[in-house]
Amino acid sequence: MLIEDLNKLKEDIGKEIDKVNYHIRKTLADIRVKVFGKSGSLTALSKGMRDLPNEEKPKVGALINEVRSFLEEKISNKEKAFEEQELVEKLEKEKIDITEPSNDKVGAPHPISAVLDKLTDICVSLGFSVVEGPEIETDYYNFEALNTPKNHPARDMQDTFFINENILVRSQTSAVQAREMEVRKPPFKIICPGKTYRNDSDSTHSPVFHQIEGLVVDENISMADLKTMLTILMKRLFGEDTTIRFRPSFFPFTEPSIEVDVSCPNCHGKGCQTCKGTGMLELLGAGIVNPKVLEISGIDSKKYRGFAFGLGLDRTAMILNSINNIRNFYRNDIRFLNQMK
Ligand code: FA5
Repeated sequence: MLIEDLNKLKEDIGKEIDKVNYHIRKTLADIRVKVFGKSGSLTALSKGMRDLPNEEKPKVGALINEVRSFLEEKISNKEKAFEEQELVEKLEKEKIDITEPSNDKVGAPHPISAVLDKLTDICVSLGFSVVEGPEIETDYYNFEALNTPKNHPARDMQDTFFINENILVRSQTSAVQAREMEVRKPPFKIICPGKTYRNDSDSTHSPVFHQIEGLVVDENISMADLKTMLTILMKRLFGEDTTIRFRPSFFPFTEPSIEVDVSCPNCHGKGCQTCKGTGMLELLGAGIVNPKVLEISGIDSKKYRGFAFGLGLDRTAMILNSINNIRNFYRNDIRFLNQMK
């Protein structure tokens, strides 16, 4: 009789557990109490053991244990499955969709940042490292270490803002090359991008503008290396069909010095408004590093030579985007910036 009851309990409760789904998962706890609790059905049947003859007790005892572990396992398997499902639901609810746009206005890099990124990519692919320097600079690194002593007439070309007699906002990123030459051991290839300042203001000149400086110091550097490097740079920047023109120039820190022009990407050299009818656009200054500058920085000028170039990023962005007024970059007019996307 007890054996029959136990088998029936096993079957009935087993079915009851099978019927419990996720939505009524809490009923598992009720079943647990109903079966295993103090006045639970299995507890009650177990008590019936007392009245059994001794020879039947082991068999019935084993059956009670079997029913207990069968039902307990069934309940805990279900509980585990429901817990996992609960966790998945919770994580689903808490998930933040980072791909979801916060609004429909998608931004874009500022045209000057876009040019800087492009130039940096090209130079890094040619083996250059990127270095930055301070915008507030000493007179020494901005001028004197670049072979431009006080009262040198070349200072007139770069009228900048002095904070006091020896501190200024840098007028050229060449100040970074002066700093780097002191601490680096040749050979090295660096580019130094950043903000620069001059007392200039017209449609192609701004008091705050951006330059990128390039410097290579090694043995046997020649003008041919500089010309090759700049030709690669200009063609990658403006297109393979770009014509490059090198003109003699003067900078106190390079000897010889050159000015580099590129064919106007707007008219391809024919002459238009952008290039004021000349077909060419002036873009950067460059040259072979003056041995005096190498010596000032502690580099043996008998063993090493170098080439350097300094390019205006604002000018480059103007050419690439056919912009005729540099002030557009700094007005934060969203209509202008939208056209640059
Ligand atoms: C120089 O600043 C030199 N340091 C470049 C150089 C580096 C020469 C290394 C040799 C070796 P320059 O004064 O010409 O050169 O300026 C370089 C570029 O900066 C110009 O071609 C122009 O594109 C840009 N630039 C100069 N002044 C302004 C300004 N006020 N606003 C916008 N761009 C400017």
